[in-house]
Amino acid sequence: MSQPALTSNNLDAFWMPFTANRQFKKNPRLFVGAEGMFYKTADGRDVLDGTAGLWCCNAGHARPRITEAVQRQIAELDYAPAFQMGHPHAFELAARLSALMPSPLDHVFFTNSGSESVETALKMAIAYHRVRGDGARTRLIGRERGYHGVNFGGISVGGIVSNRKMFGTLLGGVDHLPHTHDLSRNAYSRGQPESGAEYAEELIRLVQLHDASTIAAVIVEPVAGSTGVLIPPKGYLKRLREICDQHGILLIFDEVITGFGRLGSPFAVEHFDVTPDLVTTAKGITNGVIPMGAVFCSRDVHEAFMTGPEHLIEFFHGYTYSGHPVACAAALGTLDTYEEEGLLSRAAELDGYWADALHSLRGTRHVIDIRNIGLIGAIELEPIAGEPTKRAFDAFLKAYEAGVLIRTTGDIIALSPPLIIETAQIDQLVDTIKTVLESLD
Ligand code: PXG
Repeated sequence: MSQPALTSNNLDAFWMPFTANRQFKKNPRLFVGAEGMFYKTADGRDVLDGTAGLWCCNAGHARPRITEAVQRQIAELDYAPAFQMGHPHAFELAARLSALMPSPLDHVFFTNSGSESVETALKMAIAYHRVRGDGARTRLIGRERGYHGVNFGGISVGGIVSNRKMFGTLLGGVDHLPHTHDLSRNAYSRGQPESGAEYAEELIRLVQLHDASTIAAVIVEPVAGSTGVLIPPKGYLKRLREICDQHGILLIFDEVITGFGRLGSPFAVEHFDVTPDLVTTAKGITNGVIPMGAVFCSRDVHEAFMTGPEHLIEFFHGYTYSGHPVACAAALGTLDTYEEEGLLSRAAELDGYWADALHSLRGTRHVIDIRNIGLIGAIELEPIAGEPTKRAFDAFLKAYEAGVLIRTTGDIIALSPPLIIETAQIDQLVDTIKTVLESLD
């Protein structure tokens, strides 16, 4: 296909998401191709993907099994109604996904994004209590610096000020745990920080304030990604689970980023050995190829809805494209790729090399912290006084010019390369970042 001519005129119509639109359109950064670990830019350069797209292309780019599965599916069955009808691949995919999750997380509800997975899980949690006759449990507890997508439920339980402050009163009946990021005690941790399990005790304070009988669910990212890779202190997630159990509160893990091998196991559930009641996923489920999300729920949650006359709908929720045939095909091709290439455990194999490479940046100009878990890394920079986020954004622009794609959030560089990365490419990533940081004001 020929490339459309790019004039400032035709860049104008597209209002880009989470982008500095005016800055971008003055000097656009456009990808026109991708294969394996690399993007191809419109001006013909190869750029090493240090971020798996947006944390989603876990198997790298242009993977043949996924491409072929999608092509085949479009020709065979392009769409089937999602309500009161089905197609075989949705059932096959749900069964294969639930086999990746420990019991009792053995039911799957399909969505089209992480944001929709979050809304679905929050609604499932509130409705679960109601169908069991405990309808006063409507309160939702999120966490400061949490990211749960951009829909109203997600920004309400989320903890990012700029994602919340413009949008009115949000959902009522929400409260927040404190975040666990504490550089005064945990700077330069490799893996999980030693200190901070006691932040989980704040949930007891919220239970005392609101009374457990009003609380439906707690939602947290096992590792907070978007706000700069906040890794849970040792013991923290287990303690949250215990407190939820003591008070009949559902625990939701938002695994949109941690799912599908990012931590060296299929899900963070296995990595941290903590089993929540609901798990939200998206991104890596289709390797980013076709939009799709999924919510896993426990047998107990599912069974609670399966009562009453059998001709009645049990859960008044779903999307036109829930379990879309083409998305299911992409997901099945993705799972095949992950399995054939051992990608769901590859982050564990690379862990030592990855950690050593990242932590070799200690002492580099502007760096105030480095942290890592699985195939995730963060390099926190000293902000420029009076100009927060500018130094990291400059690093992003310079790294791109130097042939490496990184993500920045605030003054933090976040790294999450495809799980197929080779050690020489880890070196390229880290060496480029070092050169860029040394060159920045
Ligand atoms: N939950 C979590 C934990 C996420 O990380 C979402 C929900 C929403 O997913 P959708 O598919 O609706 O975007 C996310 C998305 C970044 C970055 O650079 C992170 C996300 C999206 C875009 C960029 O950190 N996370």
